[in-house]
Amino acid sequence: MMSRLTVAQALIRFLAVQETERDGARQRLINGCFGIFGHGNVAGLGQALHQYRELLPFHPARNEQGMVHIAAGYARQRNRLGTFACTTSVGPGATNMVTGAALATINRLPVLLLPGDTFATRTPHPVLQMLEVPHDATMTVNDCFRPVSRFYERVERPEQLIPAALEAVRVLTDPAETGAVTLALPEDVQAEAFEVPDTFLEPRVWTIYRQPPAPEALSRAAELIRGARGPLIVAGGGVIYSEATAALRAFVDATGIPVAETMAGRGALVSDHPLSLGAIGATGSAAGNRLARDADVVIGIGTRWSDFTTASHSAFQNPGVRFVNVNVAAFDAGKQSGLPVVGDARVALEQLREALGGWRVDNEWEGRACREAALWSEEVTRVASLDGEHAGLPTQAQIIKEINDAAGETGVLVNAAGSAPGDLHKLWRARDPEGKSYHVEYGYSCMGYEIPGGVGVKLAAPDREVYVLVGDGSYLMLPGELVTAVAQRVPIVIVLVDNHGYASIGALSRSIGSAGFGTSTEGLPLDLATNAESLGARVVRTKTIDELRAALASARGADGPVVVYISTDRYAGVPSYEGWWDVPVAEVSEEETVRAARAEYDRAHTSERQYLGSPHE
Ligand SMILES: Cc1ncc(C[n+]2csc(CCOP(=O)(O)OP(=O)(O)O)c2C)c(N)n1
Ligand SMILES: [Mg+2]
Repeated sequence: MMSRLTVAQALIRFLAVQETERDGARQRLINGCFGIFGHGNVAGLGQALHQYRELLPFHPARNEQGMVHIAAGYARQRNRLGTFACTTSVGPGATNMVTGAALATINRLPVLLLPGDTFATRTPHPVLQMLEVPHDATMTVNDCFRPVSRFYERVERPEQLIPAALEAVRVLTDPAETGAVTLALPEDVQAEAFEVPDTFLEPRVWTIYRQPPAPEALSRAAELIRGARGPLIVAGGGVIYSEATAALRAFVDATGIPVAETMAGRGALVSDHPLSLGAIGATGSAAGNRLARDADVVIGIGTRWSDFTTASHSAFQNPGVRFVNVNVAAFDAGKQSGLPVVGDARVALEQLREALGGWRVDNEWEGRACREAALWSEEVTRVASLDGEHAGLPTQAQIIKEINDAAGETGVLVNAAGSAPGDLHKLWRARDPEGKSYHVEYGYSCMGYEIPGGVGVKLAAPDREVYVLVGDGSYLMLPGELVTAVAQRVPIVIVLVDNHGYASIGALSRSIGSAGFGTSTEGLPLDLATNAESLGARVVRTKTIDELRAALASARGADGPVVVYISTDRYAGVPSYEGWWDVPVAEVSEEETVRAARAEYDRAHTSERQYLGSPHE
């Protein structure tokens, strides 16, 4: 049987009935559609969304970038099993989503992007907001989505929708391939009708199977680990997405191997576990970085080995260090010359535990890991108790501790850019056994992600308290989705930390000899609390840690967003604990500060390694 529908109507009906399934549990894949209308989508998708509003709920957004962040935040909280679609007009509305697409693809998070596109017939060209490329009539601004999408298609004929939509969902639901998926929809094609087979519109379930690793790879990994004197696990986001935190804990309890965590993997093992070393790398803990330095076998699980994790290839200094990479994506499993164990993290951990057959790590190494972990937890307490030195202002470390306490076991902390990610990576005490309490977007570290990302998290997990930590710079970049939170009564708590500029980049600038150039807003007549109030949020202005604590308590049970405003000591940073990050310093300069920074850089740079040792020897 066939139904005569427009391309947009067929697409909305199709999206409304796609489901994911893992371990027998099903959920809706596309939970609604965010959008901003213009001439490029109001008649096609806009009409279809209106007609089928009961099937696929529509939510207006304020900035196209922001709505992609909402979808990404949602997808991460849902362990990539559910997300949103995002529709835009042609031209600026479409390209505003490019940054969101890059964020989603880099973080391996599924988002479905539906930018409008210029006429497939080309008859009225050049249409409003169109880029004309004289030598290539097939090119439009939407070609910007190609490098930042895991699947890209421009639907130029109605029948093309069917294979395009199926491929789009296949990529969205594949944990190894997922990221931004872009279907560019020319405005004339959206409104065109065709005969749609009813089977295309029937419910479809996309099962995410847990792929077991190759048995040979598993036994080689077990052999390598059995021969290790100082093995270390580096847990990445894949552990959490695969819901493997309990399997990780069982593996650690059985083997005694300590765990350090990447940004996306923070919280994979609860912080009070005796073998939890906390963070690793450029923003690592003393415990994580000391054990990393000496480890001889490093087992990366669900990590893509970013420079922050490896401290720009300086974290692992054992000359014989070998890597085992458990990853669902072969691309990531092959990094660091590692032994690739391609498969699902949970299955791999369970099978690896069995393959090790009761083997346990050296007592001395385990004892050292436990001592370092205990010392580190004392250091976290100490840093959070230090007062700021300037004008009696609180420190960011003190603020983090208050949010951490308010969040308890199940609250979720959301952050992305500025000085907070590094401080949080070091100081956050993760308490949720499912590893969902720490949501720092650090694949793209995109200023402006915090508020929309927090909205997405809350929509995905309405039973959890959501705490958004946002810097003044990041707030100014994209405050508009606060209005979306107000409109939809999304009760998130936003702690707006005002240190009058880009404290993180100011410090980085000083470290390369350039005196914090161009990073301060001091002296400008800004009032961000009033700005937030004007967007409809409830705002609590606080000055001290006691006032912050009271504000966090009073925000519970609100029926919309609450912004807690606080100024901090810009210069009271959390120290580095044997971490390093490669940011090249000018090789020549008239300025003495730059020459001194370069000398320090040249010294530190000698610790950068290439990790070429094969685990097969
Ligand atoms: C979109 C975007 N532009 C630029 C950067 C580079 N950058 C990283 S942190 C930062 C400053 C952030 O300022 P703020 O949010 O106030 O946090 P603070 O550093 O003061 O803690 C900048 C400009 C970025 N990460 N994202
Ligand atoms: Mg700031």
